[in-house]
Amino acid sequence: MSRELQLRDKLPNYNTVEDAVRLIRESKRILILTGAGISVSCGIPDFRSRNGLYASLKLQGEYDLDDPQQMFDINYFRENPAVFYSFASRIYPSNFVPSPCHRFIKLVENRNQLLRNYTQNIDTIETLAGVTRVVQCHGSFATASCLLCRRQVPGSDIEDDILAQKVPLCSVCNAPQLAPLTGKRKSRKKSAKKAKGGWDSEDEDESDGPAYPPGIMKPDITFFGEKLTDNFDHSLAADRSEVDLLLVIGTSLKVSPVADILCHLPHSVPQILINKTPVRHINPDIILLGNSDDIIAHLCNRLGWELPPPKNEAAT
Ligand code: CNA
Repeated sequence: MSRELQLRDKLPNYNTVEDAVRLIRESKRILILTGAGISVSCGIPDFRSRNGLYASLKLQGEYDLDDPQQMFDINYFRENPAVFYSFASRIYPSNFVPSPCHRFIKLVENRNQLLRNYTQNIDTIETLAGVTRVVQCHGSFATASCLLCRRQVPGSDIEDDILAQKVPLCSVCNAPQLAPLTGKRKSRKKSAKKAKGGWDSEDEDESDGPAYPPGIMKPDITFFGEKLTDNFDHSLAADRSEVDLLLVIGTSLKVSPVADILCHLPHSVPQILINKTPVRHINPDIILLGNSDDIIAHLCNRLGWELPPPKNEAAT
């Protein structure tokens, strides 16, 4: 196994798997920063891998996007919600089982060594694994809000529409006594027509794109162009003076401000990166390259730690 772990050292003090094991064993306030890579083995593709979501969106050519990132762009969503909703069921949290990485985070928490898990993932599998000290930096499908009146509802309220690939509408903004259709949007007709929004084929105006009813619901996941919640800033402000080890797992660290967490921590805090591919713009103390589930299993083995079972009984 150790041959699979390629190591590169920055500081002479920390450069071996043994150092990683010692740091994890001895640290009391570990900050674990995670990304889509830890959920790939659960069946959810990441964004930027060769066979990730961006590549498949490009390959399939199913959506008329200039750039696959537009699928998660708030301005594009405002113009073309039907495109996102024709796709959202593919990433909607369903019967996923936590990976060894999720279970490791829970184990660190059980051992009272977890300061916080900052996850960029929107799949809520950390919660399913029972992790409570988690900040979902990019939100989740757990709630949804109306773009117009900002009313927030449980995510389950729009689940049926997501699974039926329809655009969910706010029941307040679209109450019968309210105005007829407004909120006409210019749109890429090809995308909107391909998307299976529940109302668009009827209401489409060929000259000006589909007329969207007011009050489109959007899951509270952070799109490109949207700000993160205050919870992220507050947690980070408190944690930066507490943390004694940073563990980064399964992320390309391409998305700010989460990627900037590394710059905000004191330089004395050791950093370990576990990732399938190198992340060239950072310089952590220890780099463990490979499948994160395998690496975590190896580390646990060396630590003499046993991972909790895949399903958290309390969460089921
Ligand atoms: P990314 O940019 O797609 O990077 C993922 C990283 O994980 C890459 O560097 C891969 O090499 C690495 N990776 C892939 N598989 C493995 C593996 N088995 N073991 C170890 N490493 C692996 O995704 P990021 O998380 O860095 O980008 C942040 C985006 C991704 C956030 O806005 C998320 O909402 C978004 N996202 C989330 C999910 C999810 O919730 N599961 C899925 C896809 C995208």
